[in-house]
Amino acid sequence: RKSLTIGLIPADGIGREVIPAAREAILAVQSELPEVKFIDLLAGWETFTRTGVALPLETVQTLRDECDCALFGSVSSPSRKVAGYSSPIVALRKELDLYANIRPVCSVSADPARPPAVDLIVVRENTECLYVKDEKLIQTDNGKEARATRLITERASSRIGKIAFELAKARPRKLLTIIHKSNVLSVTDGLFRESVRAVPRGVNGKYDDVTIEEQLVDSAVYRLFREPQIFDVMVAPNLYGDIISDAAAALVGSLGVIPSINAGDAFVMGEPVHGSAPDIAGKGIANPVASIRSAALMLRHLGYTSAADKIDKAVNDTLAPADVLTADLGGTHSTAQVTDHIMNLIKHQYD
Ligand code: NAD
Ligand code: K
Ligand code: MN
Repeated sequence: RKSLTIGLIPADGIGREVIPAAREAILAVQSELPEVKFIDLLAGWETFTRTGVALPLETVQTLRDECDCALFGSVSSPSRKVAGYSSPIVALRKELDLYANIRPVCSVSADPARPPAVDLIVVRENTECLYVKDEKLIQTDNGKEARATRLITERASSRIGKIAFELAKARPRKLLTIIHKSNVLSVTDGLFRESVRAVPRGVNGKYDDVTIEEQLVDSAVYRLFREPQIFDVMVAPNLYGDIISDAAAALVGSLGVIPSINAGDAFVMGEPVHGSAPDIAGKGIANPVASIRSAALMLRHLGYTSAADKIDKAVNDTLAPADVLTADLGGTHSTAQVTDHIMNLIKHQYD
């Protein structure tokens, strides 16, 4: 690759405050990358209220035709149904077939000799489950009745399973936990579980060194809070994966530090796990770490390991001493101050 073109979609709320920090981080490691180009793109609730479209066609086309990868901030989706509005992030994941949502949750300790208390990856299926959003409301003799379709396919479950096995295989513990609720949802979750379990079959012992475990989703959350260290890689259908990763974020201090990538076979989009945080938006106090780490995760996925390492090291060297932190982590610093601190560390790391 001679150049690296990155689509930037900050979207709404704190997305607009933290995506610029991710952009800065990429620029700070430019010497490790081909020539970097950014393209600003629109999407989100604000875009919808202004133009009537939440995900402009131009955004999707530019991502497809001109970008090598992208960074997405967060959208503010209303809790009520609004005619014509549909969440652009859910749509983008589908449009670009970004079927794997990879969410590492790792605690940072001040003592590098001690292993982190929490070190896991949630691998969330990103295209189906209840997120197909096929919902119906009907009026019955006994009042309203709402129904939703939950789609689970063998194809999507095996491909997410394959990603999870690959990630587990590359980690020291090589443990994969399949999250489901097939004691109740034996057909849908049963198919998910079976499809993931079938991944190692017919690949010549490729995953023989991966230990496979299972947990029902409710007890998985319970055990996650009591003994997070038992988990390594967790693979889950869309909704469970969404919930488990937010829950796991609580174990390491804040949603504001958890990155993710939405990955497909042809494209990757970094995205902080958090939403648009209307309670703190506009105050300049959002934690930029989740977005900065998402940039690193995206670069790592594209093979730019040294660039990603530099960013991650600067983030860890900021979080571990805990001197320069935003309010969600108990600090008093602003988004800009934390960002500047991390950028300085990146620039001076190897001096
Ligand atoms: P949220 O993630 O926006 O916020 C949850 C809590 O965490 C809030 O108290 C918030 O202040 C805090 N928080 C989140 N990120 C932070 C950061 N970087 N720094 C400091 N604190 C942070 O979840 P929510 O409040 O349930 O949802 C708000 C909006 O975001 C909703 O409209 C929802 O639809 C949307 N949302 C979007 C995405 C996405 O873009 N993929 C994901 C989740 C929620
Ligand atoms: K987000
Ligand atoms: Mn979520």
